[in-house]
Amino acid sequence: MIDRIFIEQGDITQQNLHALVNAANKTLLGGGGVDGSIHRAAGPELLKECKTLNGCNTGEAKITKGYQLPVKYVIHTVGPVWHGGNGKEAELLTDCYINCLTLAINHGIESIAFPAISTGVYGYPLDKACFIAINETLNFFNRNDPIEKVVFVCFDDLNFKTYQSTLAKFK
Ligand code: AR6
Repeated sequence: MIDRIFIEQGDITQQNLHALVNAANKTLLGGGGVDGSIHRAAGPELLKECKTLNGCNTGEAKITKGYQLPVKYVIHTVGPVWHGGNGKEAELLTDCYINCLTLAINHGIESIAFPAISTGVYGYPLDKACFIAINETLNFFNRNDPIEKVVFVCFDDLNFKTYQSTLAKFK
């Protein structure tokens, strides 16, 4: 199953897969970081559809079309804000991955790209978030018919190295 996980460096909006995940906020009405990039690249139709969704709770996920992005779908999830680790952050971040992958399977999505949810503005420590991302994806593969390809898209060098070294520990 681990051979279905790929680590790439770059901009998630360039990924030519079936779906990509957006690290959004509870309003689902756009923001900075990867959320801003996704909305810019998708065009105004994405915001229009997001306005019909009535927001999203932390740990949950909602799906839209991809509009001008190369992907067919965008799965929007809201990661937890890091408050030191005692506020159920790990459970909520785990829920993000499980809920995104479940939505993907329910929509017949076979390839999906994830950003490092919560590790930017929301302050989640990168090494801890990265472990949850890979561990939960592998756990999900063990419980479900696996998706063909999961790509973790890393925006910077530290992100890329952390994902590579974490994945290596599972091999
Ligand atoms: N492609 C891939 N990864 C990216 C890109 C990109 N184009 N741009 C940034 N990253 P963040 P969060 C990485 O802050 O912590 C927004 O304003 C970035 O380096 O985008 O979940 C929302 O509206 C980092 O590793 O998301 C929310 O208010 C990772 O994506 C809030 O930020 C996540 O950083 C969500 O905060």
